[in-house]
Amino acid sequence: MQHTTSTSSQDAIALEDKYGAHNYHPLPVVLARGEGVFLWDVEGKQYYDFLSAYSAVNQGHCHPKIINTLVEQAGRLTLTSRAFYNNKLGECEKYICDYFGYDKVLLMNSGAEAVETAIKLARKWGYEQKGIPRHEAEIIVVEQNFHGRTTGIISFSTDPDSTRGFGPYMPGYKVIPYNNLEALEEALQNPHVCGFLVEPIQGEAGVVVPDAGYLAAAKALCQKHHVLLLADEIQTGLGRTGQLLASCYEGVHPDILILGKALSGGVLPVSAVLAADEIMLCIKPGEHGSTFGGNPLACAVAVAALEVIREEHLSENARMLGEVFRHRMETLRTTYPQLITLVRGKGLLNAIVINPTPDGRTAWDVCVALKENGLLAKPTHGDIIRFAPPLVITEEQLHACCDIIAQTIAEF
Ligand code: IF1
Repeated sequence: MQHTTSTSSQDAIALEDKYGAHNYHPLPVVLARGEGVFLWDVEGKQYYDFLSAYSAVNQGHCHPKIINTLVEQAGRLTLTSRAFYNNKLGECEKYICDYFGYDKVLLMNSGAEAVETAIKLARKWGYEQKGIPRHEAEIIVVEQNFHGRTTGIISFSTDPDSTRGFGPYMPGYKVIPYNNLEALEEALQNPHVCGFLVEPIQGEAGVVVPDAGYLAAAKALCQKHHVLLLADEIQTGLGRTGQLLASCYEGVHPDILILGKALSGGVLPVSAVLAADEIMLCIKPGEHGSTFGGNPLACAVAVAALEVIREEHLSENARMLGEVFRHRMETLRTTYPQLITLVRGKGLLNAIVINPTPDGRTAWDVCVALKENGLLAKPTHGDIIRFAPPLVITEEQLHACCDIIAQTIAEF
């Protein structure tokens, strides 16, 4: 199984460079195989995966139960469209609703589509249930948010890379600072607000954890002003932060819950929006949908992926090993305070902030060195390295990874 393809890393990189759009700047590693916490490149070198496809493979690469379900369902029925019923959708919908404690679910594909769905749902609820005048609904969002790449979603991004050159932008959003309840209370004075869209922990911003109590207080404020709390748990959900949802830490039940990524264990795009009947039933037949959303293949896979999270106690593992990981990183930070300035995170969603070396080496160079030493992680915003291994990682493996990180940092 050493060479699964005859293409060398160099050839593969050259092909992508010549024929693919240049919308990414990947680390120079070409992956050909994955299993659990491990990835192998085309030359057969083994790595620990510390990105987990941006938290989409919480269950580990090619989880046998999920892959078996995929293969079996793929040989039976994959897609019928929603013009007809299929024998997997209802089963999956019931499973998801029971799992998270909601009345109804709407299945989509990508995370961005689920966010768009949640926004449409909140607006429709605002007009029909709250009585907001036509075209006046406003959604409150926060600075440094990341919710996807559609033209609608980037309209309220504060990241110039996401927005520059892609205007005009859609109106109807109010941006306030994150982790700031006064700003939220002030924005909620507008009677046309229908929703507050927020990540319980900001992923793309660099794993920014708000003060304890922020989400619970935000939920209470929203309730007071008859506004829906839309929690984007696409990255923080499904065990990643040490609970099934990051919202669970604060006992918060979001009015609209948005899930994606690990909902399929990284096997195919599956996303979902959950809500109570009085919200979900605001959308009527013909008003929203997608060709692939709720397809039988996705439904079978999603149920298996959620079963794995429960059966293998992945939330508990993430919570316990998150403590171990941050303890090791704190030790490293106190040893190399000039290089590592901050360690933060929850469960197995963590980040360290790297101070550039006097000779100008950055978080990117640290990640390249980590790769050479057998661990894959990706820098963000120039100085932050996110560490998010599959949640199936064992304590022994985690310590081995911490040793790799420590050894790499020592080289700098
Ligand atoms: C890229 C980060 C992760 C998300 C939240 C919605 C979506 C995402 C909270 C959209 C997607 C991604 C997309 C990926 C990079 C990535 C990311 F670096 F931006 F922060 F995960 F770490 N809400 N996050 O995090 O989901 O439509 O992509 O399925 O390259 O854009 P999607």
